[in-house]
Amino acid sequence: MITLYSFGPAFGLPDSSPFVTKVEVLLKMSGQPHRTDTKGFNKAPKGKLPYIDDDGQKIADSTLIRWHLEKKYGTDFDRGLGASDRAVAWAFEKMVEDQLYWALVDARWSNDANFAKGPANFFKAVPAPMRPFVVAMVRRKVRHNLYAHGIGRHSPEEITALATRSIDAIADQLGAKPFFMGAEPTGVDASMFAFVAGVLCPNFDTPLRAAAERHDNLRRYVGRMTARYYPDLAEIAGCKAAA
Ligand SMILES: N[C@@H](CCC(=O)N[C@@H](CS)C(=O)NCC(=O)O)C(=O)O
Repeated sequence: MITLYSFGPAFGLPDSSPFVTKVEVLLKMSGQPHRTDTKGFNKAPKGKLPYIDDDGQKIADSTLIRWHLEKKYGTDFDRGLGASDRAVAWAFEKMVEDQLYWALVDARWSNDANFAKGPANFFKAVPAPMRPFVVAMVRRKVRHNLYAHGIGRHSPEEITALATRSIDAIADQLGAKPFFMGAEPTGVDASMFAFVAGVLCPNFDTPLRAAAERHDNLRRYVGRMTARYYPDLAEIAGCKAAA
């Protein structure tokens, strides 16, 4: 049995982390039995979630987990795609994970109102007298990460423009297709679903959400992925499950 170490559902999303959601969907796509455990962050091999424990073997990082599933179980998440489609899928996946993700982090952590409605809840277990100090320390670390990535050096307007370009590209590539690369889901759908749902999450008031809401196909896509991979849920990120 594979254990997926996760943060847990939050804000109407399967997990507060889009990377964890990506792996959960990949596990569902692979058909491998799995369970989730929200108590693994302190032992994370790379200091981040997700990671998995597969029969004693620990693999950290959503893409390395995907490659592990492909190698060990022979799952081809990109079944039916030719080399150029696989390349497009890889490029889009890395666009959301290495660019859009940071705009999402900025929107949730730098904006005080969004922080109060979202990440602030992660600190509820910290004893009240220490909480303000821990919160300030972690927010400082996140600001540092944003600066080190580079996105934190831009103005809010510039971040919005860069992220909007990615959101528009996702909507254009999806077009009228049911799934990101065609009629059936492939590996990239795990990432696209996780990140688009994260951007559309109604818990947060962000210009990224406004940009995504301009594309009807993105809402329908999240609903379609919800119906397929989370059949017990009526909606995710305010998008009603519908095939
Ligand atoms: N490249 C990693 C990224 C994972 C990642 O950034 N995880 C974040 C949550 S979304 C995390 O655990 N951050 C904790 C930290 O940086 O302290 C992957 O694909 O799994």
